[in-house]
Amino acid sequence: QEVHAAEMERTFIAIKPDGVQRGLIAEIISRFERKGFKLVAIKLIKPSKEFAQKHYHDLKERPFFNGLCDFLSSGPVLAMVWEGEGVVTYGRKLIGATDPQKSEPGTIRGDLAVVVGRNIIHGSDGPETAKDEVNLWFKPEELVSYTSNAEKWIY
Ligand code: RTP
Repeated sequence: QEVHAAEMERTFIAIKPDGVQRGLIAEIISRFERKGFKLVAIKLIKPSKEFAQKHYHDLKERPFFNGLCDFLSSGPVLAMVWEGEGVVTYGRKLIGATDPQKSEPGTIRGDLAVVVGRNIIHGSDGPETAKDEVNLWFKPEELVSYTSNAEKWIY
C-alpha cells in the first residue's frame, strides 16, 4: 500500500527538562520508533520563559501556569515532530495520562514519572494543536521529508 508523506499526520512531541536531565531521551524516542512512527524533525533547545508562555497559552488562567512556564524554560527541551497514521491520538496513548499517578503501566509517564509537575513529556492534544505547535517550534525547512525503509512494511 502506497502512502504519501504529504497525507501523513504529524504531531509535536517534546521531552521536558526533567526527561532530558534524567537521561530518558533514548528511552522515549525508542518507544515512538518501535511503534512505527517516523521522526521528521528534532532539536535540543532551551526555551525562554516568553516562549514557554506561548506554548502553554491555553493554560494561562490556570494556577500552575507560571510554575509550568518556569519549569519548561529551566533547561534543555528536546523538541520533535513525529509522523504516522493516527500519530496525534496514539502518541498521547504512548505518553499516558497527564498525572503519572493515573497513567497506566506501559505508558511513558506510567513507567517513568511520578508527579504531574514532572511528567517528562508533552504531546499535542489534537490535530489543530499539533499544527500550531509544530509551527511554533519549527521552521518549515527544519521538517525533513523522506521515505523510511521500514515504511513499506508498516503500511
Ligand atoms: P501536555 O500538554 O504537557 O502533554 O500535558 P497534558 O495535555 O497531558 O496536560 P495539560 O492539562 O495540557 O497540562 C499541561 C501540563 O501542565 C502541567 N500540569 N501541572 N495540577 C498541576 O500542577 C498541573 N496540571 C498540569 C503538566 O506538566 C502537564 O503536562
